[in-house]
Amino acid sequence: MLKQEIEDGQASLADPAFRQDVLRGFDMRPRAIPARWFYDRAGSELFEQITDLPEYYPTRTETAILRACAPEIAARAGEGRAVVEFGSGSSTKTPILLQAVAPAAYVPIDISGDFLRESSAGLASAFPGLDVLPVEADFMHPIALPMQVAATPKLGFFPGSTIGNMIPHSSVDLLRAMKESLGEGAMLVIGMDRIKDAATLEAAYDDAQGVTAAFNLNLLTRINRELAGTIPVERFRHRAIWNDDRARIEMHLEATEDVAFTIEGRPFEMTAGETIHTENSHKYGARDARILLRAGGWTPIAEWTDPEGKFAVILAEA
Ligand code: AVI
Repeated sequence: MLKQEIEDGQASLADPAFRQDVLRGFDMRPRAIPARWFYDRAGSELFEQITDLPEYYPTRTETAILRACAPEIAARAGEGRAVVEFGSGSSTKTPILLQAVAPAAYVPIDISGDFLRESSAGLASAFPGLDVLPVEADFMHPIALPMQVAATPKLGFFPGSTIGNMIPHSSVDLLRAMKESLGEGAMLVIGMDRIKDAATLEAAYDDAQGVTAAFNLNLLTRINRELAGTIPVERFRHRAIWNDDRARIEMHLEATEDVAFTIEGRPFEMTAGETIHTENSHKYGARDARILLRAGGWTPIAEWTDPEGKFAVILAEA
């Protein structure tokens, strides 16, 4: 297909699921687009920058907790398990677990083949001799794991508090799907961000350098590029609000003035102050986290936090 054809609007390479979520999202009231669409290349790079921000405590806090608790996780998991990571291996956290557990195999699961291949290659060279068996799949549904680990007990790994980006109902579905994917005798290491004061939470999602704002606004740039949109990005601003009732940070994009634009030729209007809801990041108290895990079919058996109790790493068994 010629680039010119795409630019002329005769053809489109856009992901049909992205188109559907965006067009439906703009028709909804309040408007909402699922957070999974943040992660094009630019969005993934901005997210990497977020994890280094002084205000964004989750990544460094979880990494420090994992460094401290990995030997105990390894002792409780025992020898000969396959580590199955939900999401492509993150740069620093995965090696900490692999180093301590010395697994029989490592199975990263991700919907994005590109990231999966990159991170798998990196980990295979960092751990020579480790069987790295990537699976390109959507882990929201039960997955058939590679034959090579069919008879091996599994240790699931789901760091980063990614579970917080789902509404509780979907989190429970995901935990159940993970249990089914991992099979008999499985264990799970999961990171969950804790409820804390609103100021700390809002600063973590609205940093002084504006990186999170750029991350949120990049969604509009992506819509313009991939769905022939004419959204005036400069007439939107990033909002991060702690919703105490629902125990979650919400990210929104707010129109700063009345705007009219098209997406694939369809006209849309927003008045000043109207918003698009782009992300939820749920936070869980210690008991909430245990209830959620139990609802998803897991029994929590150990948990570790940082000295200030900002973040928790929980070990659970099926
Ligand atoms: C990926 N996820 C766990 C991040 C979070 O904290 O909810 C995404 C994020 N959004 C804004 N900053 C970080």
